[in-house]
Amino acid sequence: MPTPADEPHQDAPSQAKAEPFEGMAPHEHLRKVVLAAKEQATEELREQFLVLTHRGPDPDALGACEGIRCLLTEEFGLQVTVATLGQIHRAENQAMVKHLGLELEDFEGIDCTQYAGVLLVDTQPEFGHTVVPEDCNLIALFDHHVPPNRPDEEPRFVAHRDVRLNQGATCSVIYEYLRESKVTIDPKTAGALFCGIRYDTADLSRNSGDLDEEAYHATFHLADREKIAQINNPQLPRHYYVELAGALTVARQHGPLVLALMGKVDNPESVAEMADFFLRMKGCSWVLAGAAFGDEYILSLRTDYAFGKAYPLMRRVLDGTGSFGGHGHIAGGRIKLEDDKESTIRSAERMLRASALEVIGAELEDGIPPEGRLLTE
Ligand SMILES: [Mn+2]
Repeated sequence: MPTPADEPHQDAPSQAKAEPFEGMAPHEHLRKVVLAAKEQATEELREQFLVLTHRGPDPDALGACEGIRCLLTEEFGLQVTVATLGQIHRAENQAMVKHLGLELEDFEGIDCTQYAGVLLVDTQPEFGHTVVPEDCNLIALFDHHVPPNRPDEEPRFVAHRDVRLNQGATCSVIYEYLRESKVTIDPKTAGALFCGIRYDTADLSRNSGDLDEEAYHATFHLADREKIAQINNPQLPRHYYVELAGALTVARQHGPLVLALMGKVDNPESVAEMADFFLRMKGCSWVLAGAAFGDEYILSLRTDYAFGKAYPLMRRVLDGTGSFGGHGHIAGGRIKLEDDKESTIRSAERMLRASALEVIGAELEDGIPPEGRLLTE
């Protein structure tokens, strides 16, 4: 699965429109579905609801979880558990959990059958980075990613499926539910939603529409500014600097492309961080950063507006291997490695380098050596 930072979206067309829900407004239909789940549950489980998202949740996923928690608690008086799977690596995301005091249970310790209903945010059960056990009562999902294209597989039935491809952030969708239900958004929920919208739309600079814009301003207004500032500027772990030094040593520039294939890393999030970092370099229009973590090779691709779309570029670079996703000018991918030996990693990097250079071949100016230039030269 793409890293959460690089999840599969689609570029935003200008309008945001909800799925039709039997002629009801989305919040009304959700109410019907939640109340039905409550009704059907045993006395003991009636108030218990669970919120899930994709593995290694990013701010949009975490914010959407908090938004749903707020909605279910305030609107329906339910007991809500948010459970996450996989580590939260990125310093900003850890800071969000810490400073907002988000209460997250470990999914591994959760029995999904002990809930009247399960709600899924910022993903769909069909995605590889998402685990929703068959025996749980999945009643609703809220997402903005293009559903995986598997023509021979029926998507799982979900009574309330709200997928808005033209929405910048899932948090904006959840904000709409809160607004329509006239729920008072507390500062903690507002802060979490704001972080999600800010992250997925790069402060409304990409993939965003009217609802994102409204939700961004409204949630910022209600959030604790001091906490937002702390989240935005988190302390960085020592290994961040180690990996930064490593990335600077191996990065090569090939005309408009910077390739930073870093070998093994301790923190898989540093791949996306380095991609962002290099894209800021003058003259750089796209970056492919990658590193091995465990038995996977993780990739992050960034482009600027002049260069085009990240998703098709990533598809061409991977050329049929691995899994990938992307939206706008960000894409992520993963390749399964046979083992984590140096030689295996090196050969994956050779393949990726050749493939990336072939993809941008036409863009290369004369006079650039094929091996590129080290940034430290
Ligand atoms: Mn998202």
